[in-house]
Amino acid sequence: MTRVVLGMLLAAALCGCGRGGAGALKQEYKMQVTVGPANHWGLGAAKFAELAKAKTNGKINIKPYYGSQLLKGAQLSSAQMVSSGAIDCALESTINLCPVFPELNVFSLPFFVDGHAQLDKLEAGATGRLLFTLLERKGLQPLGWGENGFRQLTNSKRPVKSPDDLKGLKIRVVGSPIFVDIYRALGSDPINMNWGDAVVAFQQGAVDGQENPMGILISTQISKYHKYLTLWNYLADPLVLCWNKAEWDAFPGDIKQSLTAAAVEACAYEKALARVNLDGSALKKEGMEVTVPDAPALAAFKRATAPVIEAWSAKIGPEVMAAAKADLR
Ligand code: X2X
Repeated sequence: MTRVVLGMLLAAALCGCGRGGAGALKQEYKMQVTVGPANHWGLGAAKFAELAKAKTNGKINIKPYYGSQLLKGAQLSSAQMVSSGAIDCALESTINLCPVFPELNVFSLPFFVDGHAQLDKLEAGATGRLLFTLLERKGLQPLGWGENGFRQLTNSKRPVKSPDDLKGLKIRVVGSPIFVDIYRALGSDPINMNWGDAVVAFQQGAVDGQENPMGILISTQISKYHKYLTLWNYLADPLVLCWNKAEWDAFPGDIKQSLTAAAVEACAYEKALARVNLDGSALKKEGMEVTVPDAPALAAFKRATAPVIEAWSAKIGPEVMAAAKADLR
């Protein structure tokens, strides 16, 4: 090799102007979003992209890909794809991150987190810090907590007022195994399905019911397929805004600062959207019959699913369980 060529190579390496050179920003950063754009979650993703662009003076251009397009629908592969760098970032449900982070199942324990105040305590407390450290160790840089919401049950067959009413109902659940355990404990027939396939299954009546937070139920127009809604807030479903850690670490300080500020603002905006219209009146207007289980009914649901808490506490691990119990005290 001539000295001239060597010199050129060295210069290119030093200035980082070769393809993918250190410090080079991409034209587009790809963001995974499980659901469509027209709900709290989708709007939160769009808000982050908008704020990121504004706060970095156009340097960071994030494009949300809705409906798990980047995953070909396989929502449970999200953590793996972002930590490997195949996808730059995600606003992702803790449920979908569970295959890589079983500890996040702490939010999916049935009747464990009681309301927004408790959820905020977990996220802001030792539990949230511990979970974020676990994410960082496996290649995800967490930027903030968003919210899908407390999950509610709908079905086309009958009002669900007690565990007995759930017996034999075919319920679509997300492919995370704790959901299968919960619905088996309640005597129903859980069927794993990605969200993209689930909506078709509701339309075709291939399943009797499903469970999702209010904002998703409204935007999916669940009232077209299901007559009965049970407002039981049976488990929490936070979102995590996260970025591939290696890529994040390589960003200049000013970019990190701007993106962090964008994340804080976008998460607050998204969470606020997730916490309105929760009383079921919107769906009632569309003809759904709303059941709010009373205290004895809730106690019965809780008793029926207690073995799931027992079994899954071990998988979540003593450290996160102890932190959660302390935060909730
Ligand atoms: O698949 C679901 O039910 C959804 C959209 O709520 C999640 O991504 C966990």
